[in-house]
Amino acid sequence: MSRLIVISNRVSAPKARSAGGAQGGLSVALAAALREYRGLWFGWSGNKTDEFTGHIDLQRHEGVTTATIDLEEQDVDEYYNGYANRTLWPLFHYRIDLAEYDRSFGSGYERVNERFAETVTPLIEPDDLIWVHDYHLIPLGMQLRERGLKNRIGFFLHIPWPPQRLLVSLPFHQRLVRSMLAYDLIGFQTEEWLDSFHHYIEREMGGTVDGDTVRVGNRTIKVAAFPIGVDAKEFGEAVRSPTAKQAHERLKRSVEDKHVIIGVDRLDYSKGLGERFLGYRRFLEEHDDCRGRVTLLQIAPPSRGEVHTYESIREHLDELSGRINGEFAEVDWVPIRYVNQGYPREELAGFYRASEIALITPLRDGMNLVAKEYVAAQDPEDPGVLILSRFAGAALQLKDALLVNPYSKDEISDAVAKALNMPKGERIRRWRAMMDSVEKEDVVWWRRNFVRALQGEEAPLGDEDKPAEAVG
Ligand code: ADQ
Repeated sequence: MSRLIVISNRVSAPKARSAGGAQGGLSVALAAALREYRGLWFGWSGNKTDEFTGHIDLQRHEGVTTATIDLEEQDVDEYYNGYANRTLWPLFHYRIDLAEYDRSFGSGYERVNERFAETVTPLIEPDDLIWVHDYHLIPLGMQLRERGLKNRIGFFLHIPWPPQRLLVSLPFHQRLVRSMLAYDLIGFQTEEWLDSFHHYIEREMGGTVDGDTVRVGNRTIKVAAFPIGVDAKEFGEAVRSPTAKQAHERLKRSVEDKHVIIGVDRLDYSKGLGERFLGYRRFLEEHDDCRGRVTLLQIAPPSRGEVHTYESIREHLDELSGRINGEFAEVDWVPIRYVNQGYPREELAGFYRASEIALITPLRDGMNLVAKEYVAAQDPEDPGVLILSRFAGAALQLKDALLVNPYSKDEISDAVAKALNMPKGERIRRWRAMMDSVEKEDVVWWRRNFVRALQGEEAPLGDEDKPAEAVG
């Protein structure tokens, strides 16, 4: 088997993870993926250096070899905090109002992609498969080709791909998309983002689409949807762990007989937290008999603190949760518990299991793994109800969730009321259908399908190809 070289912005090898920190979905999925393939995970260490030297720190953690580099402060400002998180992230989440177009960000982004390419190229052998991840590294494939690599190179985008009409607001959008043609395979989370990409290729680049083949000029590549999953088996084990049981009891004891509605998100404007709080407020207004009987536990650790927009959303949510609590709280009841910290996976699994409802309402989300984790953590005999935004990629697979428009306070309020009153038989039926998808289309299925397609094998993975043993 060829080696697999995974390249992503950050590298988060098993031991390097902090126990209490929130992990992005990307690192959760890749930590599991890298145990299966012999290979290497390359990326930024997260550390800064006065001057970029290209020095590679090679380490081995639990069967995964990592290779990391440090970046200069200016690189981090322009590439990571700048182009990736202030230009592409908002634009790709349909927030052109928040997207900042600054020339220095674009040049910093290209410079860091060149630095990645320059440093990783000597580590690559001729028949290695290369798998590049996410919006930080869109032009990396082209940079690698310019250094003479003939390997098969794939790219997977974890976030949405914006509609053509929004993408054209990005200066040099064609240059960015053209660089993607250097890949042999491009993967999106869902058919919806894939359609937007096809549309752009046809309208802006004069290309053609035929099934999963895209042609522009003399370049032909494969482009398809590969919905990412969770490690359902590992999550099922996590929920049975003593830590999860303690977390479950701790939460249950603290709320006594109240119903828990849980939300777990990185603190990000794409997650629709403000809209969610307002939807819950509408529920409390309309259902005064439920006041004192439910608690919304919103776990949202801050992320990307160096980007100003994230400071302001944090202030907004502090204020909004405080206002709602001030308005409705009683001496013995607080409607929203708003917690700004991350929890280890086993504790999180216990909290999911203890919650009768999950309220996962991003305004736009590539996939949303929290929704799938919530499903994986439920008790089959007495499962909770998932309320899910129709604008999360996961909504295309989890059709038996209560799907809502996250912008509509009324829809959120009605869904919470419906979930609270849902008969057990219906809860089990809906959960079973969702769990089938979470189990079948898990992280193993996702990465095997992608790697197979990258190797040039056409057929999608069937059940019989899945390994019987647990991965991870
Ligand atoms: P994220 O935007 O980070 O990921 P998501 O898919 O929900 O969003 O993944 C979050 C992960 O972080 C989950 O595994 C969750 O358990 C963990 N997490 C979140 N909050 C936490 C907390 N308070 N404590 C501990 N852990 C926490 C990006 C894209 C998504 C896409 C993923 C994977 O934005 O759309 O689903 O990548 O491709």
